[in-house]
Amino acid sequence: MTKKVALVTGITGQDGAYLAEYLIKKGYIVHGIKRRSSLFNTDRIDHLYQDPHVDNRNFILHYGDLTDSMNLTRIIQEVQPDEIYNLAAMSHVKVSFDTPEYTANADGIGTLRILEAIRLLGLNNKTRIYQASTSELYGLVQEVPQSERTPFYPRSPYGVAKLYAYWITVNYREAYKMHASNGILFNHESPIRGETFVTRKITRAIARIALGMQNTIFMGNLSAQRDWGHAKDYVRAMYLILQQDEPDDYVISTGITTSIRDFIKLAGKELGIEISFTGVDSDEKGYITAIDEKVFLEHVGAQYLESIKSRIQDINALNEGSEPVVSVDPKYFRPTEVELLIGDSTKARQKLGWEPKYDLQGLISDMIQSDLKLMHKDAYLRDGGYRILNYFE
Ligand code: NDP
Ligand code: GDR
Repeated sequence: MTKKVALVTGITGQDGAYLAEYLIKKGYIVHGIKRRSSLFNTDRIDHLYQDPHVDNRNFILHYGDLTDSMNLTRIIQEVQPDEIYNLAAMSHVKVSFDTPEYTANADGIGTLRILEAIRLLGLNNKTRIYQASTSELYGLVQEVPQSERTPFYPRSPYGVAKLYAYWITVNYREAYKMHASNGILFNHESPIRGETFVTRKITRAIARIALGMQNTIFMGNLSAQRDWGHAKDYVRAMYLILQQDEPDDYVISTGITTSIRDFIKLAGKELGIEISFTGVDSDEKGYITAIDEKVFLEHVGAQYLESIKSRIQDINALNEGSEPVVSVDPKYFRPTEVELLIGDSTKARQKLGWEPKYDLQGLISDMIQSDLKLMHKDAYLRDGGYRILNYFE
């Protein structure tokens, strides 16, 4: 039997890496598009990499960019994919306010370039396409929870660019009978989530705080609420969407929403660190108010216990010397914010048979244990006299 061929844009990103792994396990030949960069940017897919001199490879990378039509058309012509997963994007909402034109080009017109390449190459009947749409389309939410029928109201250049991508995908499906579908995915995270998204920023910082490598984490809007799932569950939904006889659009979400503040508390709890908050808006702060020694010793280690205990504060008796572990820096606020997201994925559950395997605690545990390991490695290197990187935002 001939193997199915998939082309994944954004293969070096969080979802691209999990999806490539998933498709290879299913027996696909996976082609990926990566951008040229001045440093290696393939850490997340290093374990899938095959030497270009090996015969019968099932994982092949091409240089390319969503802003370059000719390059995309050539790659699609060469690869002749059965399925395209368009995951490439400038995906950071806050950064999109700084780079709105580029974001529109890559995230909006980039999708058009791929659809148009399929059309011009006459691949309408062969190639199915998945578009990485997003809960950011709902923005200033018009309904709670949000489903496929909820009107869109994007609140960032990123959301607006993705709105164009959503509708051009629908339009090409209707105009040219393409098997083109949108997955409207709510936030999904993992140990390989980009370090500047809020969940990973928190799990990295909590791990560093536990090991005495960092004192405070500076955050933006602590009251925003998100419906967080695990990326491993969400790439399975992408695959299922393209296996349907008919193309369609699906919300993928857990149906549970949590504030950033509560995510921080849950992440601390995972290592036995109780964090309590006091104050409001920009003056809100989080302090360590207790340590569960059993949990801390099990996950972090005895040599770090005294240091973390010295940070315990009585939240009702704070003074000048009381150092917070969480502080708010308005520089992380967005000009227009998405305050609440919670998805209704009934359609996906019924039609695709999809449901998530991870709950929020399972997700947080996976992320924080992984970051703890990473930071333990850093501490080991630092103590051995080697340079470690800060990676502060
Ligand atoms: P990441 O930011 O982790 O990955 C984005 C990928 O796109 C990277 O491989 C990046 O390359 C690549 N890329 C960026 N710009 C270009 C460009 N101009 N040309 C080619 N490649 C480019 O995102 P995720 O994996 O988290 O998300 C995947 C997709 O799903 C994105 O489209 C995102 O907008 C969307 N999405 C994500 C959700 C989430 O919660 N994760 C939820 C809903 C939608 P490089 O590594 O070189 O930067
Ligand atoms: P989001 O994810 O904007 O939902 O987009 P992000 O993790 O960046 O923000 C979530 C919420 O947390 C608040 N927040 C902070 N965010 C960041 N990054 N850093 C902070 O310090 C901070 N403090 C508070 C934000 O204001 C926001 O309300 C992600 C991306 O993956 C998109 O590509 C995707 O489409 C959507 O999820 C669904």
